Amino acid sequence: MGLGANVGKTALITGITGQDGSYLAELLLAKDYEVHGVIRRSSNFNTGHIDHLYHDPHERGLPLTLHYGDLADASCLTKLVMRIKPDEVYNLGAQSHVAVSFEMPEFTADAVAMGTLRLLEALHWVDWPVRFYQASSSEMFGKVHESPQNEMTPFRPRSPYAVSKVFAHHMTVQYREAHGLFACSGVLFNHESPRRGATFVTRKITRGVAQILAGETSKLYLGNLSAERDWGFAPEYVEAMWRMLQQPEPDDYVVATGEAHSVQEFVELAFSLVGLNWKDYVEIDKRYFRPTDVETLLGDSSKARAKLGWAPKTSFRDLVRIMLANDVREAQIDPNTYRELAGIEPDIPGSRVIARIAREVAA
Ligand code: NAP
Ligand code: G4F
Repeated sequence: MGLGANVGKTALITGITGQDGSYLAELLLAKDYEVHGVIRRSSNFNTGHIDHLYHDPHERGLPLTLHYGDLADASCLTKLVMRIKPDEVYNLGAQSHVAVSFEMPEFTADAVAMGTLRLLEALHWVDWPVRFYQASSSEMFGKVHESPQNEMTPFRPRSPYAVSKVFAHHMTVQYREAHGLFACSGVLFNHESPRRGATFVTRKITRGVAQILAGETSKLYLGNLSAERDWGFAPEYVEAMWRMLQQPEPDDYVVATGEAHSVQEFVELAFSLVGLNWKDYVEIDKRYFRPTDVETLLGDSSKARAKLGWAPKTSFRDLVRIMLANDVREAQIDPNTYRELAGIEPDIPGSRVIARIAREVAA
């Protein structure tokens, strides 16, 4: 199967309302897929990232359809699979916050570990050639003993979230080897964007800087500043997911930039881009430390680069600029006020403007 000719293909995405799910839905719709997304029932609307893609269900023949469902509900997953008959299934749904997983280990394991198993079980009985993508995580490497980490690096998970992802990862390999399912695991390192949840550290920092500029607060409270992460740009990472499912054989891939920075470096850069000294605003609050943290992550994505033809394009500095410009704008301040943020257009969902900017700044 080549990388083109997708007309007529159908994809099912769990986690479509999240950061990656929304970018992946845009990518697949742009490639002429019919896209189906699983959303959870909520007392408030939770579809802000995909509203621009969605239309009135009374209109016929539209390429995006949303279905209520949950990774906790096996019968509903089976029904959706049998009804939609997807060619490709992307399992992005998860309780994805590492710190929260210490507070809610059972819920996390149910969604992340058992949820993946339920979906795999629903898929391996089908009588058409379905392909499955599992959202594995660099968090699985945990207390690393070698750097950088690649597909052969052992897992030493350090949180209920990471333990659950290790289970889901091995289960994906298991269904590939035991049942011949075309199942791939993408071991993705941290990837961020203006759609990143507000409680992850990068977005917390860029929103914090914007709120300080707007005079809404004078302090930003953070935890472990020495932790290092390999941070990339999310729209580029969903492209890697899709590429994995277009290969002749299923396999697992590390996706990363190959460059690590500390939380403190992110903080310093974000404040300095708007002419502030972070030391005047950042306070350490013990409540944001984890019982066990992952101190350093650095990915080696040589295999993805060679086999998928994938490479990251957005630099660390431009990632911070893109996120900060978005949050400054959301705080009702014109980012063009700041030389370093000037000219960065908003992340208008669906326009792929941010992806274009990333290409330009990388050129
Ligand atoms: P995210 O923004 O937190 O989105 C998570 C999605 O999962 C949301 O759509 C959420 O729905 C949904 N969800 C949560 N519990 C569910 C359940 N029980 N059943 C069905 N759906 C459920 O996460 P993300 O950053 O886009 O990440 C996507 C996937 O990649 C996740 O599996 C994450 O663990 C993994 N991952 C992320 C990174 C990263 O750096 N972003 C790196 C490696 C792996 P609601 O909107 O209703 O909450
Ligand atoms: O932004 P974080 O919460 O991301 P974390 O824990 O690396 O997890 C993210 O990336 C994983 C891939 O490796 C994904 F699988 C996972 O779903 C998620 O997307 O924290 C990054 C680092 C940690 O070391 C944390 O201790 O930042 C440190 N940190 C310091 N102060 C903080 C804070 N993290 C948060 N969330 N909030 C703080 O105030």
